Amino acid sequence: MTHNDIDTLVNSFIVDTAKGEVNPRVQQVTVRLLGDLFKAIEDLDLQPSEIWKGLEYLAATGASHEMGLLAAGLGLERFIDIRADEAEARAGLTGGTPRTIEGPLYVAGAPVCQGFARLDDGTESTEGEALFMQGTVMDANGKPLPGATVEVWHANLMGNYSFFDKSQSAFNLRRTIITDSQGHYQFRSIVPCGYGCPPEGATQQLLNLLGRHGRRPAHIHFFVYAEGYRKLTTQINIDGDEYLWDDFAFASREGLVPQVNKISAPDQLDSKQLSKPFSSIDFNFTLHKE
Ligand code: MBD
Ligand code: FE
Repeated sequence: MTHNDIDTLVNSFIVDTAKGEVNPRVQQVTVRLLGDLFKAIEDLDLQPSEIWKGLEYLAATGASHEMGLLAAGLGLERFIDIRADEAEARAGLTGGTPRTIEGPLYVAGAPVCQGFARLDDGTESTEGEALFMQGTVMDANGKPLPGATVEVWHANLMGNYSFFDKSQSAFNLRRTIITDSQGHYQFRSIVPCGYGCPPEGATQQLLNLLGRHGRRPAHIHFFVYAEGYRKLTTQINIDGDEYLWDDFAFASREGLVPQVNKISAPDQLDSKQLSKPFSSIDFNFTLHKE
């Protein structure tokens, strides 16, 4: 078939949008995506067995709840972010904390804490290293934002997230922190380890065929928002991770790799009631006005 014949075929989807429940946007998107797909099938001379295999692959990915993971691994989520960055640049918004992807492992409803939260349930305190992270949520002029919300979530020492990993307690390593009167937040947790895609899962299966790994560097996720400001979705990476600039989800960004300070002075350990060295990260979040 020629590309013209394909256009004729998919254009049969174009009906009077004034009719009943017809959604013009759905119609427009369907015609475009189908047309592009059919042209790709033609150009690549995809065989029926390959086409059905592709559909089965997507069905299996969905059935195992990996569509979000696949979107991250294919760079689709990163692509969406790049477009959001471009839209902000066009609107003249510069200088805020860089955004990066949400990923597929956020869970709403984490316990809410004022100013400070402990994220970990203590089960990995022996093997893991304690982490304190603190800073200020501010506007583009550096004005602190009291009462701002910092939602934080991260993986455990196995690179796994509570809720998805049923062996962890509910909301382990997930909290919602409200900044204090000075716009400060602080939390105590453990230094996380990097995530790896389920080795037998659909996403890793495709990555293998592409010669790609499915690993993320150690990171911590955030939603930061305040009344009158744009919601920021971002992450910080733990410096020194071997995958820091080799993230299968393309989420590492300049400006999101804060210095990790190793704290071992006896008086500082005493002040935190800790018996071994811990890490400390200072990081401020800058939000753009709505
Ligand atoms: C993660 O922890 C993550 O953040 C992303 C983007 C994909 C898979 C696992
Ligand atoms: Fe993650």
